[in-house]
Amino acid sequence: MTRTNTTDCSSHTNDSNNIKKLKRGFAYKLFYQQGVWPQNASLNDYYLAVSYTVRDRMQQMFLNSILSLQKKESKIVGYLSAEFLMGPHLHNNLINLGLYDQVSRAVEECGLDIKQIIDHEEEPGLGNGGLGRLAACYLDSLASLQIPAIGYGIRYEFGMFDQEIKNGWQKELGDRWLQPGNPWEFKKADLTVEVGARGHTEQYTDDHGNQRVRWVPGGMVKGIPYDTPVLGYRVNNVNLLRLWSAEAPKSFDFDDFNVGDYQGAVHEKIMAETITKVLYPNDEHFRGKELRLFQQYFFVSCSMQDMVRIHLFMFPNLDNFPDKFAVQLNDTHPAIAVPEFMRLLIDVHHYSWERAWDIVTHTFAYTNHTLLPEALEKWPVAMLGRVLPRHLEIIYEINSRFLDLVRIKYPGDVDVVRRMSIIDESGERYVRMAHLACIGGYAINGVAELHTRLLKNHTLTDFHRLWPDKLTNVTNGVTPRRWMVLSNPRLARLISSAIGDGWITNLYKLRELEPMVDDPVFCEKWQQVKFDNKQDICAMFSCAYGPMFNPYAMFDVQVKRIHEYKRQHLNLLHIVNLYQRLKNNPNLDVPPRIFIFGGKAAPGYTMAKLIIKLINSIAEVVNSDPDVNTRLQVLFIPNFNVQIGHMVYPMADLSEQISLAGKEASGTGNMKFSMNGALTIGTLDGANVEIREEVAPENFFLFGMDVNEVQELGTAGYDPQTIYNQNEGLKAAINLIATGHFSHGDRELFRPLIDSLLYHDPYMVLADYQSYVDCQQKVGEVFQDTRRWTKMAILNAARMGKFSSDRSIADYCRKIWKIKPFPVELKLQQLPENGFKFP
Ligand code: GPK
Repeated sequence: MTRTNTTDCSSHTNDSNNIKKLKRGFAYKLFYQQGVWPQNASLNDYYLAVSYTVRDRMQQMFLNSILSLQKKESKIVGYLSAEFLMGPHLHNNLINLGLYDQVSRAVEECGLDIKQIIDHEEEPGLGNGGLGRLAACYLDSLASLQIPAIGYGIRYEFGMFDQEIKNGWQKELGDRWLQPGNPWEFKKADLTVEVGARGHTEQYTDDHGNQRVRWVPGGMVKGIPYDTPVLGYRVNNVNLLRLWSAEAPKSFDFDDFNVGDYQGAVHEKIMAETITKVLYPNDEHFRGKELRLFQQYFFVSCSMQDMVRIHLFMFPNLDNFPDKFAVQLNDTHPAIAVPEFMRLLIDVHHYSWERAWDIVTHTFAYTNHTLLPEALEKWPVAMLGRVLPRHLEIIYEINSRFLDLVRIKYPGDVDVVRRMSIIDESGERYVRMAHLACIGGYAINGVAELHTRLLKNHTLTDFHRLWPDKLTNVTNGVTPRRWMVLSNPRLARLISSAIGDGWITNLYKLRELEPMVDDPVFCEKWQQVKFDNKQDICAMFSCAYGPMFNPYAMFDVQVKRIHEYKRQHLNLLHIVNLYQRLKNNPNLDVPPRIFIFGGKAAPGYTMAKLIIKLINSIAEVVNSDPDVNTRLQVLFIPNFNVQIGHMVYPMADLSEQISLAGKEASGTGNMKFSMNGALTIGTLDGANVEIREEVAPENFFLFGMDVNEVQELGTAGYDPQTIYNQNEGLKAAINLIATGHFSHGDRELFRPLIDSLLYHDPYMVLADYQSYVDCQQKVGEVFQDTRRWTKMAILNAARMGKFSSDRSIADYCRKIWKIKPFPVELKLQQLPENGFKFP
């Protein structure tokens, strides 16, 4: 059921009426909420006033949706994720509400610019990269598809750090996103829960003579939920993002105060508030920090208690919990939910182990996001036992029962028992969270076809053999609302003028663009959109970075976390090679190119930081060299985040997806680029495989080894030095870096990077080098044929239907959650004119 009234008023009088109301709303919010007169208001005051006014327009739908969560018929998805990289809210909410035009006119009539207001928002960067952004795209699609859902996570006070580039190096700055005030969240102090830590367990006999166990925590903290409404696109359903913030149980402990331990009381408070202080910025690298373990447990315990409360609000007991909730574990970060729910069922609600296990294993499903061994979470047994003694007992019991099953299934096979055990006993003992998640849920999924196949054949092969139906694929997707409508309005308008706007909610409809490749007028408009998008970014960065960027050049873009497996340095080797060829041959027939990079390195990841330094060093030399800088430029965009992504994907011609085959689980940037009419140069890795399948091989620039070849090379022995010695171009490029050409003669600076490429590179950069350079040559040739390029670009966008997160969510609903849309009806409730009586 789509919304008809209240927002999309077509008639002119209604429009001007609404605009009048909006303007009055702004003034009210400035006065009553911000406490300023308009003439004294800051941009932040205006941003907040506009946002509160827009938020008011969401309230009826929001509160109606909350009511409908409490209906017995509607199953709810609980999406547990340590990260939600939502990006700015205001713009997205305006689009999903259908209020963008009206609000922008109202703002304009107040003498302001909506763009300025929108850009003022500090984005909530509560995620590292792909995994957190995926969670945000999924919340958008869940609401848009009218699936009741609650996203549960952590309200980090400091999200992803802000990146500055100083002298070519990354510098990290704290992200104080809450400082200006967050108009989108509601603090729900009434729904506070308590979470224990440490202590010990003890056995006791209850009043009925039953032997029971209880956990006596050494300390408690409070979890306070903050709710952010998540709008669907032009529907009445509003879902909930519920983020937990930690506080000390008593903000001021008078007992401690009276006995003179004022410091102690304050210390306790500070310790508690540390829990949700900061997001760990290590992407795909497990670091085993105790505080991180407790962060995970904290938000998981809060969330499970919350779901139990909601359930018991409607039902007498938890027997049918799995009919009401499908709980998705976004990676293993929330996997401690398995023993936590067991604890709640057994210790608190007095279920037997067997009944509890039945409920638990019908509740959870687990998404795996990576094959990188260093990313897999393994908590030292000793640490887990210290922080969560009761949970360790439960994990042991789960494991012991599970291994009994394994022994029955594979009699005499001690090796399989060792491999599948939750406890890794090969050295120091660890709890393998992926095993816990696989055993404790009813479904496991990978995030792209290739990734799922590799899970089946390698990482989770024992589990797949034991439970052949449990492991399935759900290919990732991204929301076309944020990644097309919001970020590329020019393209969205062009597409809608050609095929109507049905594509926004059914991306397969983009197929209707295919015939347009033969329409020269349409193609020209398409090129114009790309050109205008490029000009925007040129205007933005040209003055700040010296050289004028040329909007006629090819924009060749790699934006993503800096990681060796993503191989930004392969891109750099090609740039250096191109630079040398241009220096040697001024008549070289290649189109002008701007190579654009963006991405953050984990603060402790030295090699990734060195790669950033190398990008900036090459940029410095290349951009200031008049021999080449009309045809080759390099730009590192600092602080790549969702907001900058809005500008970057729409202006790209070429999307770099060049990870070593078998390393990138899916990738989602690849989808955003393609939707916005960029062509991909990529390996057969992650979702690239499926993108190429969809757009057809002739519209995709493929290079490099496939997974089998990578594996064979690994087995045969990868020998980068021979490749180096036999390839003159490669040798010259590496030598130029090694001899200090980009480091003012310093031969030491980039040595660690060169050494890794030449002597111990698990990502086999040199093995794919020549294939990459050859493919880039072809890219250049095709780009010079503008008509051909444009056709390929249109076909890429036209064939992106599969990569809408709407399709992904529909797959989860059908294959895993067994849940159907539950449209919310908009019953407008009038607020009582003459006050109300408390019931
Ligand atoms: C995977 F394991 C992880 C992680 O810790 N962080 C993260 O961003 C990414 N990911 C994968 O690297 C991508 O290939 C994938 O598209 C994304 O998760 C979403 O599934």
